[in-house]
Amino acid sequence: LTAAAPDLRAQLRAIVGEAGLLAEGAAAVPYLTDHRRLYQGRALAVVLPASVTEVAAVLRLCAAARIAVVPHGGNTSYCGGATPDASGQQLVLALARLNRLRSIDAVNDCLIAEAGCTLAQIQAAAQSAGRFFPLSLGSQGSCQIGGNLATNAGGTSVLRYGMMRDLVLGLEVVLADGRVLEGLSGLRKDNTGYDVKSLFIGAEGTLGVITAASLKLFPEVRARATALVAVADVPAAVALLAHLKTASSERVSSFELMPRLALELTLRHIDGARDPFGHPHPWYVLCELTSARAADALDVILEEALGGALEHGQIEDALISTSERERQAFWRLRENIPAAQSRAGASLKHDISLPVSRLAEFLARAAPWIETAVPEGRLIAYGHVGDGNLHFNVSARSAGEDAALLGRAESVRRWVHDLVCEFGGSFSAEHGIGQLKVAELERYATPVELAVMRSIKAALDPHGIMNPGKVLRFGAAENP
Ligand code: 2HG
Ligand code: ZN
Repeated sequence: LTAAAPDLRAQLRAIVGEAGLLAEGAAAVPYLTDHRRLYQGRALAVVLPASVTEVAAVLRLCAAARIAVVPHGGNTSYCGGATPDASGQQLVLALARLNRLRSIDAVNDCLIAEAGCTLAQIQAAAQSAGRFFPLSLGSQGSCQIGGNLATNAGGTSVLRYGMMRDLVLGLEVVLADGRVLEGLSGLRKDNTGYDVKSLFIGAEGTLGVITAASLKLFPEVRARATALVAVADVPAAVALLAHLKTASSERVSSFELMPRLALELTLRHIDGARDPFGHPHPWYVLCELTSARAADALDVILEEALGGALEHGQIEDALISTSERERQAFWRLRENIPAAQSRAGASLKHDISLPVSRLAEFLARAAPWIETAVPEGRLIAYGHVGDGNLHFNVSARSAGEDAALLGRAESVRRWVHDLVCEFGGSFSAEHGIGQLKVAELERYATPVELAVMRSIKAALDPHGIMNPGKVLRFGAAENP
């Protein structure tokens, strides 16, 4: 990549105006570091275009000058996917001002939104039209739909509705050379050649900049039942999942697993959190049934299913929420685990997925290994068990052990991911690759998969200007 033209700022200002070009210095700081503070970058400039035309003009300029572009959404990546490198030669292109809701069609169950809309904004827009947009994440107030698309985000309702990719009907994308791929289809059936939009979902801005999407809407949720269930072990949790799916005719929308240690961290570090059970249990499941029919007595279904499981000794205890307040208190216990974990000190994160049928066996192998090989860490494996997705995290036992734990990051990652691979799982279930897991992708993808990915990259971004260093090493960077 060549150094930027000296008059770059003037050229950018001519495209995005004064309001779209951040002043150098303090204003740019939030765009240069990731939310976990793993990476600290520098940038040529930070631009915030307010229209697709402006994004396209910025990319044309960058393509001509061979300037690298780092698309930036709500900055909630766990893998440094939106942070520029330390060269100071990359341009950060933030989508926050591209945040209009373009249309809602409640009959066709489709909403068109620009990339900079927050997920919460989209959920609220769907709700105001009497519909439902199901993607749901802890960071929904600040993450942007463009980032959700670019990383193929998951979250807590994948079990029922699928991941971000499953919720998309069409995309508008600005390509690396500034051309606009207009694909905001509202169609559910459209077999016209390659599924081009799918390439950009999960590509983390390495193939182009997603500027808008048409998203699927669903019937509004009108009945809901939520329970916090105490179980003895992971096999019991997995058995409960199968039992609830059958008992509720597939109306389970969330099924989250938490070990006692995760709950203890939340109780210690999050204001107002309290243990709803009288005494500790080894594991907890937070499960929710939902339906579009207000008349569906989901609490009765849940009570009967859990009552039967209790009688047969399959679960240790269960609480069904009796108010929205109580339901939210249950959810806060789950959603605050990442915040509690980061307040407790250093942690190693592994965002893994496995066939649900092999989760228990995996944990039975991996937990004792962590216990002996990582004496300064404690395993906190929790997450979206309904999707086979565990956040297999290891927290430092005390602040004094942060450095020792972090010093083991690489060897622990290697061991955990190799075991995941042996079990037919994935080392990145829902957080993407970013810059953190580029080497992992190279290690675990097959040579043919990597070659196909590089061919796609070469076709769409021949000069390698789109988010270099993320997902895939490309061009000169391939053989450092
Ligand atoms: C969650 O499920 C997020 O809470 C964060 O994906 C997971 O902190 C993590 O490892
Ligand atoms: Zn998660």
